Amino acid sequence: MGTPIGKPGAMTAMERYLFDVTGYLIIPDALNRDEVEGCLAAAKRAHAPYPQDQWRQLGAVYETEPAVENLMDHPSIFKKVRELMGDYFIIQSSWSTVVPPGFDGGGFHQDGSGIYEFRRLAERTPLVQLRCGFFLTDQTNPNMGNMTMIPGSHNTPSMLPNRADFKDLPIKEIICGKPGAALLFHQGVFHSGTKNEMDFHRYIQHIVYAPPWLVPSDRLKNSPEFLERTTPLRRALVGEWKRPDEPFGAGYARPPFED
Ligand SMILES: O=C(O)CCC(=O)C(=O)O
Ligand SMILES: [Fe+2]
Repeated sequence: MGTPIGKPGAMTAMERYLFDVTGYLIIPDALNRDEVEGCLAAAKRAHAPYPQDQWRQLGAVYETEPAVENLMDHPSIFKKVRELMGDYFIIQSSWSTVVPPGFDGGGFHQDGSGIYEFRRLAERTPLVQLRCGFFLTDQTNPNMGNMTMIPGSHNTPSMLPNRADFKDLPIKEIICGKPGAALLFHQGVFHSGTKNEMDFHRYIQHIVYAPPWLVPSDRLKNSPEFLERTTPLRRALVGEWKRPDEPFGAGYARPPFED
């Protein structure tokens, strides 16, 4: 089976089709080597105060780490995000995820709001969270803590009676990529993390784009210091833009995109 592969930059018609059918797109070389190094060092700093033998995800690392802040509107993926989300969206959350050596793998799931699953909204789950995972460590082979996806599973209301059976599906894809690859995916695609048999930790930085009416889930409020020093566009992306017609009526200024 083939892999839905894309290139950094604007969304091509082929990429759009691959994304719509499978629910994800892998973009090799979304980040260059310096960007990967910067983001990896940032992720290690963020996780350093915590036990090193645990799976963990930390939110809003971009507030304190400029290398991660640059991922919020990174040119390798940002035009594709706008193609899929339009102009009025926010970064609902961001997760710096670490998978320690010896981790056994997670369970298959869809992402989103566990207490009110997005699959309840329609039989074909709408795109509510567009997720982008930037690979910061090597995942070129299986058993490196890779993500695994069930292509097209966002497009059907069918469920296996036992979610554990997802792991035996012959159509699952184990996502392989070098550091710097990005995995753009629809929250409705069934996916999971897999085991890490390496002797090093696996790091992915996820950025989650969503409509502005979703409640941010990695922060209770935006850091005032971050808002002060970041760009107008990034302020808008964390939801700090004027709402002349509360709560979500007409009259909004677009976030200040360059084009
Ligand atoms: O392994 C990862 O980075 C992502 C795991 C995952 O699917 C999640 O946290 O929702
Ligand atoms: Fe997930």
